Amino acid sequence: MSRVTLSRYLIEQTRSNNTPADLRFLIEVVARACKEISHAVSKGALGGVLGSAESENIQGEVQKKLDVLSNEILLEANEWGGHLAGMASEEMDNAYQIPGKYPKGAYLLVFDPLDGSSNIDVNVSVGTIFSVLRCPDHCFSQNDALGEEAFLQPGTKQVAAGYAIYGPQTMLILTLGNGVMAFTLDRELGSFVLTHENLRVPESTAEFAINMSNQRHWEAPVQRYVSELLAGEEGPLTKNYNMRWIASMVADVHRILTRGGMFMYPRDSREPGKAGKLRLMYEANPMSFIIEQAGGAATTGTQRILDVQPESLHQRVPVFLGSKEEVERVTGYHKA
Ligand code: P6P
Repeated sequence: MSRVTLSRYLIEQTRSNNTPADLRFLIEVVARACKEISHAVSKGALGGVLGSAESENIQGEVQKKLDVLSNEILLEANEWGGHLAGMASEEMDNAYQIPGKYPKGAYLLVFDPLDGSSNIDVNVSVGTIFSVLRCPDHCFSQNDALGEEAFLQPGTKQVAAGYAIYGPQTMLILTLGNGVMAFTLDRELGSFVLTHENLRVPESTAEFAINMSNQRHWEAPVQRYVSELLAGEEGPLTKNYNMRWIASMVADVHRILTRGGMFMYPRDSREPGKAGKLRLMYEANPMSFIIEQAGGAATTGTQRILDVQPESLHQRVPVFLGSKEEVERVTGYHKA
C-alpha cells in the first residue's frame, strides 16, 4: 500500500474539501517546525538544551531552554510565508507581529510550543499544541499592528487544530474539521506518514486522569465525582476505574484519543482568581476541537469549552474532556 504522507493528505483534502492552499501550506510549515523541535528534544543532554532558561513567561512559570527554542523555531518557520496575519504563544506576553518585510496572510496561529516541558528533564513525553483561526477582516491591513482582540474568538471559530507528541514515536495529530487523523514521523523518509484515520474516543471509559494531590482544593462537584470514581464497583458508578496522570496534557490527551478516558484539570482554591491552570486559547481550545471531532466532549464543568468567548490571550479555564459519558456526568454534577 503506498504511504500517504501529510503533504499528500493535505493536497487530497484541498481537492475534496476545498481546504484553501494557504491553510495547507500553514499546516505543512507547522509540521516541519515540529520535526525540528522533535530533533532538538530527542538530543536531551547531548544537545545542551536541558534545564532552565533562567527566565519566566507571562504565566510566571520558569521557562526551560527548550520552551524558548521551540517558540523561536515556530516563529521563524511561520513568519515569512505570507499565510499569517500574526501569532500568539504561551511563551510570549503579546501577539507576535509579522515583520514588515514579509507579506501578511489570512490566518492566525496560536500555540503552546512545548507543553509539559517540566517533564523534559526526566525524559517523559512532551508536545506542541497549535490552533488556527481566520484573521477577522480588520486585522488584515499590512501596516497596522495586530491587536490581541483579533485572537479573542471562541473555539468554534478554529479552522484547524493539532498537536505533535514527542514520545517513543513522534506523531502529529490533526483536525481540519472533518475528523481526526494521526501521522507518524518516518525519520528515514523525513515525512509524517498517515497511520491512523478518523480516530474515535470511546463513549464510555474506566480510566481517569487528574492530579490527585490537589483534591483538598477542589470544588464540591469535582470532590463528589472523583470520590465516586475511587469508590469503584462498591460505589454509585458500579465499576472500577484506573487512574493515570502524566502531567503532560499532550500525552494524557493522546492516551484518551487512543483508548478513551477522562481528563480533568479543575479550578481550585489555591488561586481563586485563576480558573484553573490550563490556558484556553492554546491548550483547551485546540484539544477540545480534536476531542469533539473524535466523538468526545469537552466542558469547563458548566459550559462547552469551544463556546467560551475569550476575554484575554492567556485566559485560563477549567477542563473536563474525553469520553462523552463521563464528561456529561461531571458537568451534570456542576448543575445539580
Ligand atoms: P500539574 C504542563 O505544565 C501542563 O500545562 C499540562 O501539560 C499538564 O496537564 C499540567 O500542566 C500538569 O499540571 O499541576 O499536575 O503539574
